[in-house]
Amino acid sequence: MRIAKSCWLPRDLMADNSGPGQNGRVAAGQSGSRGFGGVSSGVWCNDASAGMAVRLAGLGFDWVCLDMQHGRYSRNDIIDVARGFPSGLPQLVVRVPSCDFTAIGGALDAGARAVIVPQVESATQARRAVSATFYPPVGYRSWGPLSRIWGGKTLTADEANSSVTCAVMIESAAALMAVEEIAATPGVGQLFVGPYDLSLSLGTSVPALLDDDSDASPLARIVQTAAAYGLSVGGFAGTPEIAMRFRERGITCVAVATDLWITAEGARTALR
Ligand code: 3PY
Ligand code: MG
Repeated sequence: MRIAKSCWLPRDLMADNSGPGQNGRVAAGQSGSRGFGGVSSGVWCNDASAGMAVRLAGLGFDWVCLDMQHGRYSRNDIIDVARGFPSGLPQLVVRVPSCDFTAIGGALDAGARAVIVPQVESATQARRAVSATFYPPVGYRSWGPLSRIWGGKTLTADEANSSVTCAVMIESAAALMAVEEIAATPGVGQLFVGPYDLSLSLGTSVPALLDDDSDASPLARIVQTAAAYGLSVGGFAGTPEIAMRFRERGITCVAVATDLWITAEGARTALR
């Protein structure tokens, strides 16, 4: 894919990124580190309890994701979590409700180090996600970090642009068809698999998706494309069993449990 040189992209992103291995440079340096990206284990929070999310942040996960799409988190809830969130690792991640400028900027303003953007199905949508994630000259994120309100560190625009990750979800047949052009979009840092929507869209099931170990399988296609463009590849597992299957398929940045699963497992253990 060739980006028009007259558009909003800065000089270092104006190069022809049509070849593999040249992309994701905005998030370069993140892959391989703990935190969101590389080989990492995150926890996915649906229940908008700030206390629970902050408690989970202290239990050894590499990242904590607050789900605004299917969870109960509002913008205020995200801010409440961010206020109590430890600095450094783990990283705060937000799955925004849609590919929306305000939602993406709001999550980052609160202090999220990565956004996961659902249902991205084209390069156009991937560009929209990237441009909402990064300050000029990369994108058109608006200045308004909130962490200074509670005495937190405020990243400069350059620091934010070089440390924030834009992950786009591949979770439909259309996204799978367009996965190359999505991965080739400068600024996309990670392909993130949504196995439930992906299997619904493909007319299959999550177990069948995980069992397919052919080179042409949907998961292999996503993993190979991410590797070809130098991106990390993540996914929502929700349970350690599915997380293990994901890792066998090469998906490394994994939401290994949810807050609700952890609560239920804790109750089961207590009542044994
Ligand atoms: C999916 O599996 O579709 C997801 O979005 C996980 O939350
Ligand atoms: Mg989904």
